[in-house]
Amino acid sequence: MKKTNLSDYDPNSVPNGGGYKIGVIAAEWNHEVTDMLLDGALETLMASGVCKDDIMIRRVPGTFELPSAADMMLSYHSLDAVICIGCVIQGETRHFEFICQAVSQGITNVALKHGRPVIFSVLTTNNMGQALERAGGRHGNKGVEGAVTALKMIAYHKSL
Ligand code: DLZ
Repeated sequence: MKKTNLSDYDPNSVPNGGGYKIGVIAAEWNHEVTDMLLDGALETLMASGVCKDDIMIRRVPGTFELPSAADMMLSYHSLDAVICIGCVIQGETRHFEFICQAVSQGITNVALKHGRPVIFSVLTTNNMGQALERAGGRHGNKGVEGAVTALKMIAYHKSL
């Protein structure tokens, strides 16, 4: 099967985000990666018509904090979606497994609780090189993909 770089999206296939209100939460851990994912997400949202003032940006210490931060954000603010950005890199201990398990299940739970798209823009890689390849390198930018996914899921929600 042909492998595609999902960051190479057709702008005409992405819903116009004018009027959409979107939260973006980025983890501080591995910030050299999450900063680039955040940039990719913000550029994509604004290129798709989302107004800068309609984007709420927040940072949290680590990827583990993303689900609770998204839950708080959706509880206190009227938002159409939240994009969660993080980067977990395999280390010598079992932290990796616990964080990845908690964040993936946690984000799912928050999305279902609030009935809003909560997007998983979290890299889970073996090393920093693999992460950088997915944060603007040869495998695209997972933040861009998260923004496109958020726009499509908001449009889906509004179509119902
Ligand atoms: C503790 C920890 C470790 C070992 N590795 C990462 C990581 O690779 N990426 C990441 O985003 N966060 C990591 N953390 C921090 C946890 O996400 C969390 O912030 C702390 O365990 C405090 O709850």
